[in-house]
Order: sequence, then structure tokens, then C-alpha cells
Amino acid sequence: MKILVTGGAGFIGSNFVHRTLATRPDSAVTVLDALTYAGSMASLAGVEDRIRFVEGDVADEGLVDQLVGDADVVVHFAAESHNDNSLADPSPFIRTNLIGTFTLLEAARRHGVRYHHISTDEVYGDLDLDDPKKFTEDTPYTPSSPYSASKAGSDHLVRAWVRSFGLRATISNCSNNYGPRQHVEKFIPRQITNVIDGVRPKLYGDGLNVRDWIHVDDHNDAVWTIIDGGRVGETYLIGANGEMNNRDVIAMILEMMGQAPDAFDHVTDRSGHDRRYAIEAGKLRSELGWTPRYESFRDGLAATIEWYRDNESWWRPMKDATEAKYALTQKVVGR
Ligand code: NAD
Ligand code: TDX
Repeated sequence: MKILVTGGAGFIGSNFVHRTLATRPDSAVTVLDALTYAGSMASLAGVEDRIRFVEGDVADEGLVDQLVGDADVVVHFAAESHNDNSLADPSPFIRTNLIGTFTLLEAARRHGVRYHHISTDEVYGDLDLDDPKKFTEDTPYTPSSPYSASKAGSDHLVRAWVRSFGLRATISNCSNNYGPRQHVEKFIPRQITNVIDGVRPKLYGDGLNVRDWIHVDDHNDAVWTIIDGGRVGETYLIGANGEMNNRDVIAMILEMMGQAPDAFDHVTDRSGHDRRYAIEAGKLRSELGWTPRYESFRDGLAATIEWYRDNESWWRPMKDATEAKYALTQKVVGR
């Protein structure tokens, strides 16, 4: 199968490429990635010789047309992905997440190519901490940030292309991923690398915000399950019952790294900060038989800490610039 992976030099996309080559060695993988601040060839180390890498923009119509025309399936990971950045400057989010998706959809329509769209649970807004409900495929869209609104818009484009043009597409909306090769701007890698550097972890607001954690390999296995067996036109939520509040995650990281569980700083809260995400993945489990392999968040987190300890050369080049950016907007407000 010839697979076009957009965003394959980013966190989830690069893990998808590694996993695809390990589990489906006959696949012909092409990666299209613009190598923004979030993309790195180092994330494809060890497989560069087994893939075709194209540096380019998903909003480049001519390039996208050529690459999509040569594929059996497109898996679209490329995006501007960080909420904090979308608050500082929404414009690249509109261009990449909306115009980029539109460009890919048009090419997939012209060439009749199967398309899988990678999206997020953030399109559903947030839940109260004591709400017994979780997000399902029927939850209304109420995105909070420029990032989540741009992802919501891209999902709507996909649905319109299915209904109006008969595009053979599926969508998945996944919860928060963790694992190797995640940019140090994101919550878990930021705290792990801070502790390695002797810096106190940084908690936004009261830290009671809940995220529903899933290992990146479980996400990517679910994506393959949907490409293989999902019904065209359908949306599948992906999650692994990993709800935990940020304060508890920081305490776990500190404890696993030999520090006191309260050795963190409270910093300025994120504007519009979503309170809680929680996924009900029953449709994916019952219809397609998917189950996560990582049963213990603690074990997955321990392996992730180990990866950052062993791969400082991967994250060191991005650490100072990331913290310098945060320093412009975040102040320590308590200990
Ligand atoms: P990431 O920021 O780590 O990687 C994004 C990749 O896309 C980078 O390699 C970057 O260079 C590339 N890219 C950005 N703009 C591009 C453009 N215009 N053209 C081509 N390439 C471009 O992101 P991630 O965390 O790996 O997220 C991947 C996808 O998964 C995104 O669509 C995101 O919305 C979705 N998602 C992420 C999570 C999560 O927890 N990280 C959860 C659910 C869904
Ligand atoms: O230093 C921090 N301290 C902190 O308390 C950072 C960077 C984050 N946080 C909080 C904010 C969130 O409640 O941790 C939580 C997780 O933050 P992020 O890693 O920025 O993720 P989130 O905003 O939840 O979005 C992530 O999951 C859904 C991905 O970045 C998105 O791409 C995905 O769609």
C-alpha cells in the first residue's frame, strides 16, 4: 500500500511512520512535512532510507496534487498543534489547519484517493469536573481556542466533502497523547525536561484541569484499525480511559524522577483553559474491536521519562527557545 503521511516529522506522525514500517514492512511511505519549528528529521532517524521524504507545505496545491495522485491512502496529521501558540498568533493555524486540509481534500477528490483525517477531542469544548458524561461521536462541537476551532473547521470540511462529493474519508478524534518524540512545548515533555535541567515544573492555574491520556502507539494502532475496517463517512473517537488532573501528573513525574511531589511552580493560567476532556471510545471498541495495549499510564510515563533521559540530543536544540517563548507570557504566581 502506498501511504502519504502529512506531518510525518512531528510527534504523532513520526511515531506513525516508525510503527507502520515495523508492523507493515511492505508499506511504501511518503512523508510530506514543512519542517516547521515542530518538525524534525531527527524524529525519523533510523527509517530515512526506507521512506520518501518531501519537504513541503500541505497548502501547496501543485505539490499536494502530485503526491496525493501517487498514493493509495492519505493520513493527514500535519497541523499547527499547540493551544498556547494559537493564542499568541492564530494565523498559521488558519492557514495550515483549514487551507491545508482543504488543499488535501481537493486533491483526494480529484484522484479518488482514500483519506483519513486526524483530529482532536478538543473540538467538543470541555466538560465540568463533576460531569458524569464523556465526549461521544454525537457531542456538539463547541471549540474554545483558535487551535481547536481550526481543527473543528477542518473536520466539517471533511464531512462536507464526503456528503457532497462522495469522498472516501474517515475522521478520528483522539484525546491527549504522550510518548517519545513529543515537542518540549507540550505539558509532559516540558516537565520531564525541566526536571532533568533542575528547573521546577510549571503548572497552569489550580492544576485541577483533567486530560484523558493515551499512549501515542495506541492512538496510531487505532488509526490503522479505522483505515482497515472503518466505515467511510464515519467518525471514531479514540481514547483509553486515561483521565488524570495535571497536578497529579506533575506529582507522578516528580516522584518518578526522585523529587518531592510538590516541588513545582504555579504559573499564569492559559486564557480560556479547557477544564476537562474525557473520551467514550465505545464505538471504536465494539464496531472495530480495538483495545489499547498500554494499560498502565504509570508504566507508559516511566518509559517516556526514560526516552527523554536517553535522547537529550533530540530535545536539547528546542528547549531554550521554547522556554524563552513561555517566559514572555508566563510568570510564577505561587509555589
Ligand atoms: P506536532 O506539532 O508535533 O507535529 C506537526 C507536524 O506537522 C510537524 O512535523 C510540522 O512540521 C508539520 N507541519 C506543520 N504545518 C505544516 C504545513 N503547513 N505543511 C506541512 N507540514 C506541516 O503535532 P502532533 O502533536 O504530532 O499532532 C499531529 C496531529 O494530531 C494534529 O493534527 C493534531 O491536531 C492531532 N492531535 C494531536 C493530539 C496530541 O495530543 N498531540 C491529540 C489529538 C489529535
Ligand atoms: O507547562 C504547562 N503546564 C500546564 O499546566 C503546559 C505546557 C500545559 N499545562 C496544562 C494545560 C493543559 O491543561 O497541561 C494540560 C496539557 O497541555 P498541552 O500539552 O498544551 O495539551 P492540550 O492543550 O490539552 O492539547 C493537547 O491535546 C489535544 C495537544 O497539544 C493538542 O494538539 C491535542 O489536540
